[in-house]
Amino acid sequence: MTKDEIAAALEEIGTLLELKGESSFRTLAYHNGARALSQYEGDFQELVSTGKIGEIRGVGASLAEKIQQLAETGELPQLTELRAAIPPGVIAMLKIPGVGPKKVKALSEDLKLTTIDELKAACEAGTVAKLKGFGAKTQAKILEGIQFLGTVGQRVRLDLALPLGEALLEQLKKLPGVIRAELCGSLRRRRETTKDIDILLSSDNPKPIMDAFVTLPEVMQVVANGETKSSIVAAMVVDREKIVLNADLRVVGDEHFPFALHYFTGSKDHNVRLRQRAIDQGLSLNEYGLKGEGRDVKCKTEADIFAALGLDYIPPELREDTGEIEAAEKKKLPKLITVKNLRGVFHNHSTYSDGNASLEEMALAAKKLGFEYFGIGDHSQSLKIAGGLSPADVKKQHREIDELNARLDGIQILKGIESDILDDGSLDYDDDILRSFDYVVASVHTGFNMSSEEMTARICKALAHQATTMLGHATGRLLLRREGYKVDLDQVLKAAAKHGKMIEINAHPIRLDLDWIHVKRAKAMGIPIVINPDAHSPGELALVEFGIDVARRGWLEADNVFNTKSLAEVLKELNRRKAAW
Ligand code: DGT
Ligand code: CA
Ligand code: ZN
Repeated sequence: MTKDEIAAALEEIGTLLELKGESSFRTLAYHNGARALSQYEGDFQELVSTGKIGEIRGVGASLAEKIQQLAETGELPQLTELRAAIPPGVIAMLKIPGVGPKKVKALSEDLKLTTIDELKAACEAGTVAKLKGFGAKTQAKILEGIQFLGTVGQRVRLDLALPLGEALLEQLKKLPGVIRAELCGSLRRRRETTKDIDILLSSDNPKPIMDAFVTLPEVMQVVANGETKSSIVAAMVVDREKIVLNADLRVVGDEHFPFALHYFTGSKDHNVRLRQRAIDQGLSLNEYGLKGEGRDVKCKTEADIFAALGLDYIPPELREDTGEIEAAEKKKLPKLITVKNLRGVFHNHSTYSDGNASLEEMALAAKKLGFEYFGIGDHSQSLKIAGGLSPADVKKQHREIDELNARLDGIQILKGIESDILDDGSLDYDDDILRSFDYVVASVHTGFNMSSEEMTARICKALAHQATTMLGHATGRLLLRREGYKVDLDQVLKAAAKHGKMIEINAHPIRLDLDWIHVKRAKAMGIPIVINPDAHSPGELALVEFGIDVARRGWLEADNVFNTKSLAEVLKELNRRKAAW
């Protein structure tokens, strides 16, 4: 076991003893020992091999023995027994804010509760309030705490985590003595969800920066406040949702910054690969530097590190160990698409179906973002709960579009529809009406409970329809809320390639399907991708930025994406498809 793992084990023993009702004198010895150990800055392995752990300040003889045993074997009978005696669900209750070992002991012994779920039910039934020393107020607090745990314990969507991460970063950047500062980890790689916020900063004087960090207004709780690393629980309201996330700040000297930036950006798999490449070249790479025999390879930026290892610069979104190092070596990395490449969008809603703004408002908002074309893709007639358009509505909408296009400058509205893919795989209008659209986005909105075989056949049939231009949200997932329907996406990609259809990256950050792995596969198969915000309000048009993140993670260049084409090119292609029908 490493020093940190042992410290954690000691903390655990202290806590488990508290749950058993041990005297605080005994339990404190473990907690203090754990802190002493984790703060020890010398060579811990040396102390282990020479049997001198007792020299660590704050570690007594009996604790030193246990540490020695943990270091050598990774086990301690005392810990094993304690773990077996107390259910993990009871230990988990300790994470609820305001619930300490004494309360947990009472809840588990007097009410025989063994999990947080059972505790929640007992609170809701009012049983907890009746327990001696608890009361209605405490019961309400526990319930609130359980809810809070639900938010912290989970991953958080990128669109919600990013504003919090950026708020922290911006405040840190303003502090005196900060040389460079960046977000790292999954946020920098733009993963769809994130576990925590990783921030790296360089400075010659970390102490005041750390002190400022742990007192930022977003701080709910200080988990650790150290010389080079501090951890907080931070909270912020984003889009009316209270976002709670752990945030780690690491401070390094500026000469180490590029190495630490690369290391803490990850991914772990990418790091492992790059480190191996360094070894193969007789070098050693870690978060502090790049070393050869008896010399440091000086690097001012991440690009310098890659260059020193014979590689082109690898953008963070590509650092997932899916061939980026090989491509960087051969100078074959893609020239990744950026949001500026987008010239329009195809899948959006208006008040004709379930959007909250008029066609004109939506089109003007698109123009403001610099788009040349705004494609409407309201819902089709079967989707009654979302105000799907009847054939008469379609005619009315098309007349309004003609009128708007005659009147508005600098933006062209395209006549699209988001046609439901019906259970049998057919589209939601007859051919005459389908022919009246410039394009058709085909999407599944109902009948999610089919088998994968049925769903795959259903979608592939819709892709074979001559009217279909592109497949909308390919899996129907809602991130962290709902799994997608069961479908064989690789078969769907094959069908799209066979019939020459496009596939959408649904840029809405709640959805983000197609996922980046399938985006990369689609690219390899030559399937054109479309990045659509699925906007239901003018503000949501800007969500394309999250689709760009997925596209970049999927190695896409501007050329792979249909809505990077000019209006003239788009019209030409859509007309070509219609003429071929
Ligand atoms: P997350 O937090 O689950 O959304 O994803 P990440 O990638 O931010 O992961 P995190 O926060 O655990 O660690 C941040 C970065 O630190 C990670 O991307 C790579 C680096 N890292 C962490 N643990 C290790 C490790 O054991 N080995 C290596 N090579 N790198 C690591
Ligand atoms: Ca992270
Ligand atoms: Zn839809």
